[in-house]
Formats: sequence, C-alpha cells, structure tokens
Amino acid sequence: MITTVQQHILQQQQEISEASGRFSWLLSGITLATKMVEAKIRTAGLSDVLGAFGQTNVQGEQQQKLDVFANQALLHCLGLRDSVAALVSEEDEEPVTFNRSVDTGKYIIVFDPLDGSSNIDVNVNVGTIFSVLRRLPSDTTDLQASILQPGYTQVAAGYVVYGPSTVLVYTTGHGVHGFTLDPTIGAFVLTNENMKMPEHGNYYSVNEANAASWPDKYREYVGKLRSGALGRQYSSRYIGSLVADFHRTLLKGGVFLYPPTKDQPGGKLRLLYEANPLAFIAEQAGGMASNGNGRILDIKPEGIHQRTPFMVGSKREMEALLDGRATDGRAK
Ligand code: P6P
Repeated sequence: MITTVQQHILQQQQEISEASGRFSWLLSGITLATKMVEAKIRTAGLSDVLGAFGQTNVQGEQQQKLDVFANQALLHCLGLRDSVAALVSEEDEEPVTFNRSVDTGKYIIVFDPLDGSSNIDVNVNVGTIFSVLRRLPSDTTDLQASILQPGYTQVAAGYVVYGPSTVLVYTTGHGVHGFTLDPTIGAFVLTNENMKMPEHGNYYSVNEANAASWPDKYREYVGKLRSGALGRQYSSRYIGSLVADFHRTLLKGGVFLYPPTKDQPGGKLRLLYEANPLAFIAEQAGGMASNGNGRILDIKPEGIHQRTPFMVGSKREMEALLDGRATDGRAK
C-alpha cells in the first residue's frame, strides 16, 4: 500500500488548515517541476545541459544550464497555479508577481531552484529548496510585506535532494515527512514519516578552509568537536551542497555550520530560500537553527536575497555552540 505526497497532504487535511485541495494543488506544481529537473539531471552528461549557461545571476554567480532549466521549470509549473500570488527565486533579481486578487492569490513561494551549483558538473548531489508563505490580506500591492515575513510564519517548507535516489522532505508544521521518487510510477512515495533529528550526532560539517577568518567562538567550538571536549569523537563530512549536508544532518544528527567569514561577514547562505525552510524542517524534527546570535526563524528579513550565518543541527551540538558548553554538555 503506497502513500504519495499528494495523498499525504490530503490525509493530513483534517489537521492542517492549509491542506485544502488548493494547497495540495500548489504542492503538486513543485513536485512536477522537481520531477522534470530530476529527469534532466539523470541524463545530464548525455544531453547538452552541463556547463555554464554563459550568464551570471543576481548573486553574481555563473549560471549553470541546469540552474536555468530548474528555475524555468518551477516558474512555469507554479505560475499555472492560480493560488500563487508571487514567486521568489534565487536566480531572479525581482519577484515574479501575478495579478491575482487577495482571495485567489493566497500564497508566496520562495525557492532555490538548484542549490549546490558548484557540484553539478562533477555528479555530486544537488537540491531544490522551497518555502511557502501566506499572502498578508492587507498586501494588495507589490507583496514585499508578504515576502519579507520572518521564517516562523512559513506555511510549509521542503527540499528535494537529487542523489542516488531522489528524496523529497517537507513539513507543514505537523512533523517532517520523507518521500522517495519511484521512477517506475513517477510518484514521490512515503518512505519516512515523522522524521526526527537525533538528539546528539557524530558528524560536524563545515568548510574548514575558512577557519582562519571565522570569529573566534567558531574556531574554539570546532576545536572542541575535534578534541572530544563535547564528550564524543566526531567525524567531519562536508559535501559542499547545502541540501545534501543538511539531509545527512537531519538523518544522522550532528551539526552543519556556515559561520561569518572575512569575505562574507553576513554569512554566505540565503535567509529566505535556504536558511528559513531548512530551519523550519530542523525545528519540526527536534533540532535547532541559529545565525549564531538568535533563532533563524525569528529574523525579520530586510531583502529577498539577504544572506545569514547559518548553524543547524542536533539539540546537544547546537546548545554547546550557543551557550558555549565546553565539556561534556555541562554549562561553562
Ligand atoms: P563553500 C553551493 O554553492 C552553496 O550555495 C551551498 O549549497 C553550500 O552549502 C555552500 O554554497 C558551499 O559554500 O564556500 O563551502 O564552497
């Protein structure tokens, strides 16, 4: 007996005000687009979709052909959903808005169409990250107020990691649920209901090449992870694709860090379509997500492409970072 992601949303609809048919119709736009991306990625080397597109995006990053394809797929599939008031993409400077009334265009979708670009051409996991916000009833103009809501207002969040299998993980605030794409039927099938992040993990995940330019507290913290000062021996894992590093942290526990650096004092990762959705999932799974000073989900965004320092992981590792626990979990 299989449960697809569409069925799962509908089955939950008694509990979730957002799981009306309109919301599951919205989600099907995302899953359709990610299936299109998956099909392209699976045969990337065989068709002319690898390599650079020849333009740079709003982040000043060299766009990869698959970046552009994924962005177009999401804009197309979601633009057809009349409940979408605006789409915000990492790849586009400005939001794409649809002239829909407050009663019809009820949602804002924010997404990173293909995260992990630096890994695309070397056949390493990449991912799609999405976040769903409710349009503010008062917001009948440029929708900025609806787009720049803090992360705790998210209606839903999720990601798809394109790896040995293609896995969708999402939450609507009622637990975290994982689905695996069954290519024989073209559907995301429930494989991991009510996912919980282990309270304590054995991995830490950070780009240690930046260590010299981190603020001291991060160097000291990673030093304690290495030395066993937190009461256990850790192993280092860093894939360089946020979605893959996060997915491992969700399943195995531990901590992922992208601290401030000299080049990126405000952090490298983006608040709206990377940190917020993953923070929502992490908290729903029993983990924590912080910018080093406070909860990611409490940050009031100032701009749609705003960056943030991003630390996320198991409660024990995150508390050790945030309250400076130096030994086996006792407060300093
Ligand atoms: P660095 C990929 O380009 C990305 O945006 C995230 O997926 C990843 O976590 C991060 O950048 C890696 O950055 O500086 O360690 O290469």
